[in-house]
Amino acid sequence: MGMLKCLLWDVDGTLADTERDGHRVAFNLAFDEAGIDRQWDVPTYGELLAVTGGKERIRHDYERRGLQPPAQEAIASLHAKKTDHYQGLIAEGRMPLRPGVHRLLTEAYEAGITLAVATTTTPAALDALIAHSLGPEWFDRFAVRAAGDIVPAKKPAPDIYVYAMHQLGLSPDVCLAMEDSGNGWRAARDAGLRCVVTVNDYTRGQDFTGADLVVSEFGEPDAEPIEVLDNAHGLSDLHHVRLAHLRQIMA
Ligand code: XBP
Ligand code: MG
Repeated sequence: MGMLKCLLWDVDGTLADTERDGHRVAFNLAFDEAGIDRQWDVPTYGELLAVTGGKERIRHDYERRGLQPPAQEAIASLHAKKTDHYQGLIAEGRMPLRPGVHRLLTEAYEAGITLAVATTTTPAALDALIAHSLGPEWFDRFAVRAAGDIVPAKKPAPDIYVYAMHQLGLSPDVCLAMEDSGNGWRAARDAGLRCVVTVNDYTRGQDFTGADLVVSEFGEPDAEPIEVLDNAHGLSDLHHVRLAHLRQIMA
């Protein structure tokens, strides 16, 4: 351990609260469009988040109700419709970044820390969020954008983190993962990474035992202090999470 060289960012739930009002709504629009009599309400979607990956989640929803899922090509085409709807929702500008995300990304970028993405979501969904919520200048600021089906096994498998680090030519001892969910945390841990977790309404009760820092959000200097749920390194002055805290976790 020693030096922080790279921040590996999860996307859904970490950069923005995309699940409830983004992905979930897009799945429902796609079901409607395809004439499928199914709508995922907020609590149901919370249960379905146990399975990562949109196509995998659709299949799981059939299987858990004891129904035969559609063929893989039909699921893929339904999921493509969902991605179109998701891009449309994001383009409406309705998906703000979570508190502190832009501040922390900017601080790290200006300090010369390598930035990368390691997410389960589809590349087109990631690109929409970067374009409309972060800003197009950020496309080039992520050295690697690892997303979706590029690896065979999605989170909680560590594959997407391993892939991203391989692309970067970096080892886990100089990288820190930023996550929001139990599945994401396990993926990071099993890739040998340290990990900061920012919980949200869907993930607050999940098991983050062993994570390096668990907080309600990254926070902002001029807002209320964040809630600290677990502080394994005994970091002080945690009104909001700063780059200095992330460096201390790696020290
Ligand atoms: C995110 C996911 C994704 C999104 C939907 O998990 O599981 O499947 O819910 O996106 P994580 P797609 O934040 O752990 O990466 O429909 O594009 O898969
Ligand atoms: Mg996530």
